[in-house]
Amino acid sequence: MPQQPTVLCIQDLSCVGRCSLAVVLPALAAMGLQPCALPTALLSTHTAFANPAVTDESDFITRALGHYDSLGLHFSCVYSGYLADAGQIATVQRAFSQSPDALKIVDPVMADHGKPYAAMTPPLRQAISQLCSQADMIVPNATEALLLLKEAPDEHAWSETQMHARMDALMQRYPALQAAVVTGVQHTDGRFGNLCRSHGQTRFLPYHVIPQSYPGTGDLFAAVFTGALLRGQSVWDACRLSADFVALAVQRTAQSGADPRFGVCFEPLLYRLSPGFSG
Ligand code: PXL
Repeated sequence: MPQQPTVLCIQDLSCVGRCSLAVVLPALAAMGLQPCALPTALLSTHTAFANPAVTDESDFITRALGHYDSLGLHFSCVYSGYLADAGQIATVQRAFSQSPDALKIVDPVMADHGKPYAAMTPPLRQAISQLCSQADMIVPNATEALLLLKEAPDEHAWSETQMHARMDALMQRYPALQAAVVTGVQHTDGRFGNLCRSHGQTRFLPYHVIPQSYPGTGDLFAAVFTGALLRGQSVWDACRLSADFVALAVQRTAQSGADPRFGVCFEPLLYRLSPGFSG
């Protein structure tokens, strides 16, 4: 059996609500990779529920990295998601430098639906932008992409010209990037899709939209995208696989009538990510 790639996943563990590590770990494991969790915080639920119980794990993740350093451990990939403060961002930077050959993927989680999350202050957003400049790949949603470009984070549709200009601008702002995917972009012709940039080309990959929003779908997309890349798929194929998987999970969840706050019912679909599956 070939050596399994390892993915250091740096983000919170929200115990209920299917986001961050709670979706990332099973998705990567189903894909045959070895996810290694570095939980930045423990929450009883994600923040769309009122008053979750929270424990900050900043001290723990710093000590865990020190331990990995003393063991000489390197990871195939370092992938960061939701981060709560500048100290945690510095810890991700340290993880990057401890695994210099790793694929570095940053999901700059800070906003959605045209608005920054309440906790994402301008200095924190600035630090997240800084982190993006050290990444090989970033996977912002449309609102986050506009914030990274210092544009007003509105929810307007993007014309073809804007799509190309914004993807060019992202690559210029972050010259170390090999690729970028902006999720949830509305085209001026009404379609929704993911904007994918790789090898100097920008492509709009449309998907069928379901008019219901669920937490954690961006995290699930980023995890499947990361897993597909580590399995050797192209950026385009990785983008298609993750978009199809998330779309199917959203569709099944909407059909089931489940309370949207609990995220998408992706578990019964995990078999579709396994290395032998050809759908
Ligand atoms: O899915 C992104 C995310 C992750 N973790 C926490 C969140 C959110 C989005 O709001 O609140 C704790």
